[in-house]
Amino acid sequence: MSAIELGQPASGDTATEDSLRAAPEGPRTGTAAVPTLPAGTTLTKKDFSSDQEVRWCPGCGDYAILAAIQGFLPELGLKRENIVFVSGIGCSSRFPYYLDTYGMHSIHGRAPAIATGLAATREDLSVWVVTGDGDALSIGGNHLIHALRRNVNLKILLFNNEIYGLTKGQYSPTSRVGQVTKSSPLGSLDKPFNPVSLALGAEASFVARTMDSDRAHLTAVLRAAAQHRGSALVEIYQNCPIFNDGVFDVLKDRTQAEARILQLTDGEQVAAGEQVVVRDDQGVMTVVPRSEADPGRIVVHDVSAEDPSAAFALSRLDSPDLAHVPMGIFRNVSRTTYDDALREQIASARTGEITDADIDALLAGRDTWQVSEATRA
Ligand SMILES: Cc1ncc(C[n+]2csc(CCOP(=O)(O)OP(=O)(O)O)c2C)c(N)n1
Ligand code: SF4
Ligand SMILES: [Mg+2]
Repeated sequence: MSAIELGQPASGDTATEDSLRAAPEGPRTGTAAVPTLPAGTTLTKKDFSSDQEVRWCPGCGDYAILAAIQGFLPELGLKRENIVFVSGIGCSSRFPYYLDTYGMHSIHGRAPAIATGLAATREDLSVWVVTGDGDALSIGGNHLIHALRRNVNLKILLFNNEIYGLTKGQYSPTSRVGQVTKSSPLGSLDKPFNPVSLALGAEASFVARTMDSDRAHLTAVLRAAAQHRGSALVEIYQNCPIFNDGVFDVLKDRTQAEARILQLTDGEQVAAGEQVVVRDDQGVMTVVPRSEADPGRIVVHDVSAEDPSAAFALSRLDSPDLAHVPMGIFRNVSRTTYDDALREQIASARTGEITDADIDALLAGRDTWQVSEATRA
């Protein structure tokens, strides 16, 4: 795959949001407040590898993702003690054990909530979430969409293997219709979530898709996500050779991939081999042979478009048989983050408008109750 071009994020702030912005001079990067290593000091992949025995099955796609992340983290130039990986529950969620950073193997589906607390209170941390399709989209669906909606400065890596791996192969919210698993012996009836569409629907400011086996592409997406200030949702197609082997094979086979992967490169036409994406007057996008396309209707990707409609339309080009799959960064726009706004609000509350006496009055005020034995009965 070709390298990913990053667009300049557009500003989506209203006047009110502008007043809450912590850095009025312009968009800041995702790691702007995170301490960097002393000049002349660099870390290596080895520095980010822990001494824990890796317990994934042989051939699991998680190994490739781990290697890519361990290889990428040194380039951030941050102190290891200022990097945190929070996970939920699942095979993918074992990730924090294997990285030599701070980390928490937390509660099923709740990693975004825990990470939100960290990001809100510790601007000096680079906060990452690792989650699976089950963890993020079943039990954790609620937490995921609210983290994205709030635009908390978190990088959420969603390992999508379209199956519950850890619990030995039940269908998940991304399993395909008709998929036979241990919990759907006659075929899954559920229409799967498209994680990219879901994230865009939740107004995520950064949304991307990449693949475990394409290290260069994965690293480029991680780089852009780390730079982004706000929530970043990165869907990573990941092979589970034990319970759902080969579901993305057609995208990994070079002879087939070129005609199937719609490359998303900012400022360039969206195309896969000899096919291009065109948009009609209603904004609906379709894939057609280049020879049949009206040149004026060929879609040129605009990663920083304020309106998410085009990114959403691109996400709808996914086909269940993987005939067409857009890959890369769908959206990268700048808007006020929840954590920056919260810090600003707390700082302004401390300027004297609200005093300790006000807090005391609130605590001792009339809106409190005493529960007596008589009331309990
Ligand atoms: C409250 C609760 N419900 C259910 C489970 C069982 N459980 C553990 S991991 C998991 C799903 C994991 O799937 P996914 O997030 O896709 O991760 P993978 O193992 O595929 O990486 C489930 C249902 C649990 N541990 N706790
Ligand atoms: S069950 Fe699947 S996802 Fe889990 S470690 Fe094994 S190969 Fe990986
Ligand atoms: Mg899974």
